[in-house]
Amino acid sequence: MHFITASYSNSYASMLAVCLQSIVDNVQKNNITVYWQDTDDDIICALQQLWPYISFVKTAYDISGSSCKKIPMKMQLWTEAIEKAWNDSLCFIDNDTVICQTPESLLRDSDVIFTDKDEQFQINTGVVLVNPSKTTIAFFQDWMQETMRIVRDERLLQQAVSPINPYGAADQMALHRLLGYKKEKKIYSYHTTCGEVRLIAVPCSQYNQTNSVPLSPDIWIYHYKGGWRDILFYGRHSPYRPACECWPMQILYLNIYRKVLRAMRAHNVAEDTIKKFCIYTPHYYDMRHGKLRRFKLWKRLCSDKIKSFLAPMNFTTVL
Ligand SMILES: [Mn+2]
Repeated sequence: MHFITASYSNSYASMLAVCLQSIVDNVQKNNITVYWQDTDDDIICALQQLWPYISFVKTAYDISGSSCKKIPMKMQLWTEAIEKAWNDSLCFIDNDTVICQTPESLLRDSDVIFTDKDEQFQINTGVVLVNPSKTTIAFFQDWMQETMRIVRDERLLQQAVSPINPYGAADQMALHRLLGYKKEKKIYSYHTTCGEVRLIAVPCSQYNQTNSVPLSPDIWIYHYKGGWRDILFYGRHSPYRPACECWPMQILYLNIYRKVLRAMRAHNVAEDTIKKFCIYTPHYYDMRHGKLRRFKLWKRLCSDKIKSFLAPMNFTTVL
């Protein structure tokens, strides 16, 4: 399997590094390509130094404007990649992911695999698998064109990102529309000028976990999307992603991140460059033993403090 990811800005350098480290550690070293642009050369050089076997391909797409315009641009990269890569199945993956197992076996009975969930935004394109062929190229060209049409039309773009619609992004809306997606339906057939493409929807809960959940060997890919950015970059949690629920996935992330930093120092990467790979580390991360147990203890102590504070006011029963 050939893994393909992308980087369009410096701000995601650390996420890209963690994603690559997870593929190298858990899946494979060969056959990883990073399409990149608008990213500092020293960031790419540092990554190349760590993993000389990864291909970094510089692109020059017109990627400007807000993130709801930028992110769907990945469809252009994907279409370019699939046109170039013929001899291997492909895994297109967002760089805000951690890969624990290779999802290759999923492609046995289909041409394209995407992930979905029974939530407001149903399809998530952070993980997409493809068997390259003339028909899948034709399908990706159609998908890209539909995505670009949505991105260029302000009214359609608003529909794509509106929280009352089931899409969440222009490329997801495009796929929704091309397939006539319904959440009950898992197998799709799409007609191209070159023939039929068979697509299967597999559950996000296993292959593209976008929520904050306890770690499990059944989860092959974790996707640190949405509110995770504020948590990983600034330590800012939200009511949807509270610290206690996020902690197991955050430890997983920080452990990989620390490994990347250690490798960079071992390769004598300049400190000014290393500073560009920043991820927020909470103070309780560095407790040496039984990190999770300590965190639970810390949480209990905090809630005990709140209880003793509220006790004189007779609020304890509420807690
Ligand atoms: Mn993502």
